Amino acid sequence: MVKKYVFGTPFPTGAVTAPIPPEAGAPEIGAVSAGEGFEFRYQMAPEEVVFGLGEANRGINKRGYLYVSSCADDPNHTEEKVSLYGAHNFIVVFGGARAFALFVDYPGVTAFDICYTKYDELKITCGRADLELYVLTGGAAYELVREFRGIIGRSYIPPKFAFGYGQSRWGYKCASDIRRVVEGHRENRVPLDMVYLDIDYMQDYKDFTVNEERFPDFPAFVREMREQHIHLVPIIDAGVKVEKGYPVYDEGVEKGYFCTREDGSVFEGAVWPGWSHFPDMLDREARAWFGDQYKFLLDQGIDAFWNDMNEPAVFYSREQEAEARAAMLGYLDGDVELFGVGTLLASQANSQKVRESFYHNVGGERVRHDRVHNLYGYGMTRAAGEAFERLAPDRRILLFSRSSYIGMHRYGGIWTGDNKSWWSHLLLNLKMMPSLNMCGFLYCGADLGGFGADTSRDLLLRWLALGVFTPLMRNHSALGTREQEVYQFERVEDFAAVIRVRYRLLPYIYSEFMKAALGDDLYFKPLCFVWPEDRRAVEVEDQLVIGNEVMIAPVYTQNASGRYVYLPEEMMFVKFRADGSIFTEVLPAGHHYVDVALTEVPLFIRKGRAIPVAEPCMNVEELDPSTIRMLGWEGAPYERYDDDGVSRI
Ligand code: MIG
Repeated sequence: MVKKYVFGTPFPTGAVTAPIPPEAGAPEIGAVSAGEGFEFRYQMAPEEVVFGLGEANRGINKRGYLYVSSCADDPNHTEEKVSLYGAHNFIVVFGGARAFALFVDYPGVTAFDICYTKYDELKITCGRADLELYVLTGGAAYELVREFRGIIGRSYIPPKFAFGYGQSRWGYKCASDIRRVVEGHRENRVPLDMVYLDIDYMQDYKDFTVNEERFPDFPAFVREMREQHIHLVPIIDAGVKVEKGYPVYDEGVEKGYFCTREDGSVFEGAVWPGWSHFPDMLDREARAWFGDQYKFLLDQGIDAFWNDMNEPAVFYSREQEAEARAAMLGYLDGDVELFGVGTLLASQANSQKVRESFYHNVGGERVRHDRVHNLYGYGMTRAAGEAFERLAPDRRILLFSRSSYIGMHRYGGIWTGDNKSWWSHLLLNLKMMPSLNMCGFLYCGADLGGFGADTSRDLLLRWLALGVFTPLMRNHSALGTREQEVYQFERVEDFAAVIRVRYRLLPYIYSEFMKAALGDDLYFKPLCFVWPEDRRAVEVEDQLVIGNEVMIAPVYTQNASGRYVYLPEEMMFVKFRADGSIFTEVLPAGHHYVDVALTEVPLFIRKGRAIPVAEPCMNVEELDPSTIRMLGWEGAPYERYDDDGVSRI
């Protein structure tokens, strides 16, 4: 049962699509105080656990720390960080007398203090008491999550090629760089479906331009790639370069589609293109206009995009420029230490001050950005998604975003931003996936191998073996880091073997993804959603259930030759080996140590179930369904979902 409580004058976020009449009075769970700000408090029983919050730091069980929904461009996802790129204000509390779930539909900064300040209190605070609070009760945790999914509308469905392997790097500059990436994979028999274009494909970092020196005949290049079954995926940034004569800038200024300052002038912030304006992603008309710009690339054969810098990221505003320059001059004069300059610049970037210095136009009303901050990336991705419905009504377009809010899950997927080549981030990747699914984000994944810092051969292999199961399977790395394409490493055949398993499992992965999307269900489930009576299952944070048949337990430790795994029931342990053979062994319920070589991809099949497995192929289009065989328990039924992978459904 869902009840909606309305406080003050909520900003309409569009997160919830189901019509739910507001309740009178206060929720029967917890204590609410709504005055200047908003506060929800709930006394937690010792055995209660909290799941949810989508793209957030730390464990699947969020109890014991603080999480602040405040979309942030922060590339250092260390353990103490409280805000990442997304704002996903949904939690489910269970394990005590009765389970309940909350969705705090509030687009400003929202803090979830989950037994952090007070060891036994859950406290949610919003800066203003203008919000909708949804309270779900009357079922077990998994049921409440599904009920929530039912009221926020169906998750985004990407084209089937998006389930292939993608190679990305900040630093590919020109057509020949991209060709080399494709050849590197082809020569080594590594399957590949997508190559990503980072900001260097643009002319001076201008959205909806292509650098003609680097890509002399872009449409022909896109065609050449498509002939090789490669989809190019260009990046789009939120900020639009200030430059007279650049049509996107000229038109945006002329029509008043950019965010403004308090005095009505157009807000300027520095990002990659230099001084930039920020399209008003909350203004319906501006959104339609910005979405229409994607046509420039659609017309050249592009069918896939990633939206970046849409928290929005602002290095510093025009107002802060003088301060930055003064500090720099102070440094040159010897009055200020370099450290001081660095600290100042870091404090200016994406600061609260910047958020308070620009405005949106929402139906003729001016709204200060900080009040609606968490909706910007959502608005950008919605702009693109809605435009694709108009511009490409017959086919699916791949789209995912860095910043997001619940509601955006209907328009695109997400990637989890600038992680690092750390073993701890491999595990964080695993933990975020079910939480994201609970909030509607099904098409998601992390930068495999790690974005920042230098990766290592074993880390990349292990990370890819997890990536085999994430809907978005993309190897991406930052400018200046160790080259991370799999063919940069010794024994590339080991990597090829791991990636080929993804393609062998595609019939299953696609089928289970689609069932989850069409049925408002989870693709990644925490173990306790499947075995709610099992008291140990709730504490397992390094294994997940995928779809309805498979459990995964990736290796995430350096130099480990295997790992401990907990089986809530008898299961078939399966290893895809580098030579193409498949090892199977039935293991009884309980704890086991399983050996998993660096080149192997392990999974477990639930008792009495079976999954479809195909012969490997070099890209999604070449997958031959006639090679599909069932793997698992003899004679077990499996209903495989499939479709043409392109038509909208
Ligand atoms: O400030 O476009 O998260 O994936 O490679 C960095 C360059 C901007 C951040 C994205 C990352 C991308 C990078 N971008």
